[in-house]
Amino acid sequence: MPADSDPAFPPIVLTFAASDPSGGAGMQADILTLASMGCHPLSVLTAVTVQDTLGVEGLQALDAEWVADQARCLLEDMPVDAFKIGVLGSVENIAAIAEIISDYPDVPLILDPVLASGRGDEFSTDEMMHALRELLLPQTTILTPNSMEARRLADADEDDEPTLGICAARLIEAGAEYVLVTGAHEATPQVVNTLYGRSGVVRTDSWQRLPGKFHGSGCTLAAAIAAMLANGLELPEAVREAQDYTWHTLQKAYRPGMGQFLPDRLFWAREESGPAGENADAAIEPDVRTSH
Ligand code: PXL
Repeated sequence: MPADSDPAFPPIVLTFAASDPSGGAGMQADILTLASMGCHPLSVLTAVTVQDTLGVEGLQALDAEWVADQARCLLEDMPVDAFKIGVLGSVENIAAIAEIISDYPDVPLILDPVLASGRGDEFSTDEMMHALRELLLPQTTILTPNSMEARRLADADEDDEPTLGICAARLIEAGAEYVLVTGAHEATPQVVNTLYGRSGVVRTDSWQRLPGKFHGSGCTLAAAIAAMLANGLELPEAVREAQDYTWHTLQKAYRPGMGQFLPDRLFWAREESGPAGENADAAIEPDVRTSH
């Protein structure tokens, strides 16, 4: 918990996200993750979607004035320890959110640039990507693209195939303080996630690759980073803890429908001995990660 926050209530994270009625990704993933990690979630809805575990059938952005009003109303009432941003819905929403968070320069901002779902459903037009780069990146504490998003955001094309390190450097040059590039889509035996800062690689963590296709893993990771920062951890430590938590949610993922597996954000509550039980630590395998 940040040193100056009131111990009478949990750290507060405000998330701007779109509804995923399946409960796998989006706002619902954020709320589950934040609550599971001991935070109080404030939720500003940017859009609604129609989707199930197989795919997205529709997206309707909310009016930007409604997005701004939801946030302003909450921010006048409660202190916020971190902001998290996911699907934004429209250029107008990006502009409205950028203006609001500019009034809170000391609150960390975790930006998950969801350009498309893991299943390929597009969430972002070129204009939205441009607005995100211009208006939100300069205010971002940590950007959490997967490798494909990092290449798109860094304007990589077929003639120009920069390494992920160069893409991250471009995104830091554009204003993000840190960039965590996740590697689930890369052809490596393990999943390698790399955190970059202004002076290069800050940490690299490799994770055992789990079988199956997951829906909502990126939202879970970014929300977990927000929760850990709101709890007062230093950024590299918050990133490590959030990866550890996310890996376990994926290891315990379930498949309630006909499509993808959903991360179990409450895996610890379903362990036999419960979260505070005698065997709670023993249930977490020690050597799933290697860090450098
Ligand atoms: O996983 C990214 C994501 C974020 N937000 C919403 C989504 C998805 C993926 O489908 O539906 C609303």
